[in-house]
Amino acid sequence: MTDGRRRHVEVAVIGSGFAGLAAAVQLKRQGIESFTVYEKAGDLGGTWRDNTYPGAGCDIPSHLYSYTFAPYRDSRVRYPGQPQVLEYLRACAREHGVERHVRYGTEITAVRYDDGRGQWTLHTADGRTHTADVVVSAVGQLHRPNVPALPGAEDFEGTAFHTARWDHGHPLEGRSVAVVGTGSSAAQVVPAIAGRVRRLYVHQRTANWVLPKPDARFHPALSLLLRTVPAAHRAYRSLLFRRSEAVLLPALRGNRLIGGLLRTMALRHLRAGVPDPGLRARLTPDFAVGCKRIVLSSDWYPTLARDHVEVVTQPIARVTQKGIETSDGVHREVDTIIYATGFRTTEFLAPMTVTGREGRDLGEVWRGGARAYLGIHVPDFPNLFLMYGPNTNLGHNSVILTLEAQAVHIARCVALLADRRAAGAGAVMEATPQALQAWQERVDEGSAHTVWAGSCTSWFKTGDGVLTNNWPFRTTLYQRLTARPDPAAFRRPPPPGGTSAGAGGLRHVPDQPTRTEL
Ligand code: N01
Repeated sequence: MTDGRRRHVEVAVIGSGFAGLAAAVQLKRQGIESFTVYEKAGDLGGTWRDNTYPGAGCDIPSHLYSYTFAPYRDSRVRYPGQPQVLEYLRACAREHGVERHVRYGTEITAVRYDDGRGQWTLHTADGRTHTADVVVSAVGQLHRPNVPALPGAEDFEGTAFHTARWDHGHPLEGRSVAVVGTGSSAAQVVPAIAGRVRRLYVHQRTANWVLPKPDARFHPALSLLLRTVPAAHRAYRSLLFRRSEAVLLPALRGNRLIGGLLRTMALRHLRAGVPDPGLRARLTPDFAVGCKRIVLSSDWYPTLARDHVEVVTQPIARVTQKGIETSDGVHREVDTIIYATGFRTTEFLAPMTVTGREGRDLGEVWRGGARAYLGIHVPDFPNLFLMYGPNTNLGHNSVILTLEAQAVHIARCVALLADRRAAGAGAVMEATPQALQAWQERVDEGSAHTVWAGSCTSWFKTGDGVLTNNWPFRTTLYQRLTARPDPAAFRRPPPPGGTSAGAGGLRHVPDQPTRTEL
């Protein structure tokens, strides 16, 4: 708690992944205990609970892929596997007293703002309702599997599943398997299962840039130092952070020199892993490095070069009862299809329906692409706060940094609302359309100069090419802009029972922000 006060407003946090847990911890720090974390599953962890496929792990170093308030102490590994990330999240929830706030098995299907009462009603999948003054959506961007509607898929007589819905009851030993997709998930699962299967077909629609994953174990002395000396831990984390900002961000923002160096490194990595020039040609992307998320893997290429593995680049024509037929008429018989086809990332809060002031539907408002001031606030949706919302994903650094900045910002806003209510004033916070427009112009201008705007398709943009997911500037800028709510960006709270009017409604900005910058 920043100033020792107990504050009260009812808060509903939706989702218990990295974002939801960060929000819970920061709410508690602001003296707010009146919150519930609604979780549709029976366990916390979000995408790290869902993605249990063989080889699942994190390609951001663990010391950076962790909250500032809970330093990652297990220094034996540079890059944590999925079980380690999940255990880290569980430990955070335990140690920060969040678990008792989580209501498991409660899927929120709709949230609706009641203009008269100035409250949100949350509808659950089992027909119940809950009310809250504030809704924090922490549902993530990578939570809805994208399973392509391939012709004939429903007739397949074998077993098919998505990487995020792994069928652990289906042994792969000796099987003939097709993996569809060549993104980060495929690059982890394919090497992990290749040794178990009889035949492996990797269906590639687009080649990706791949860089080696520098996952050597720490020297025992360094590992001990990182575990036991907090200053060493901080310095190492800071080094990782600054390296990503200094090297990767300029490349993503179109710096030709650094982009060229990364390209050279990636081509060298490809040459080292794939001796066959024909296969190498098919694995060489035709777009700028970073346009799609760069894959980090040291065993992807050597696995693709194995004798029983075939990279199939002819487009999939249809799925048959016994396998997959490509557009050249070749049929490959398989008994297992694994969809490593990513997530429905640009729909953000869907399938939950969100109805704001005067019946406005968020899906309609976002028809041309999702937009939110700071990636957090949407005009006409009072007291709705988004985490990992539009344009807040990082292409070059640990997204935990932006999630934590959002959690601190939101908790400070909620504290402000509680203080206003305690003072008998209107407890409503809603960004102005002008604030959103100015924000979006700035973000779009930044995005236009990035490699993401190039010719590739990616999960960072809509089918129409609108870049809705990524943040195109320095991470520290986002941390600074979100550190404290700007009074000019918000509507004046309405008088009781009235409608909102004018900007500049926030008169009081509370105490110093919790430090999240490195
Ligand atoms: O998904 P993706 P992902 N027919 O969208 C292909 C995070 N992550 O699950 O490129 C054929 O990247 C699609 O082809 P194309 C990370 O942020 C993190 O792999 O669209 N193919 C592509 O090859 C990552 O970026 C870690 O032409 C089809 C693939 O499926 C994000 O999750 C680990 C198709 C999808 O790639 C998503 O990664 C794993 C179709 N109809 C994931 N539809 C960490 O280490 C799609 N594809 C932290």
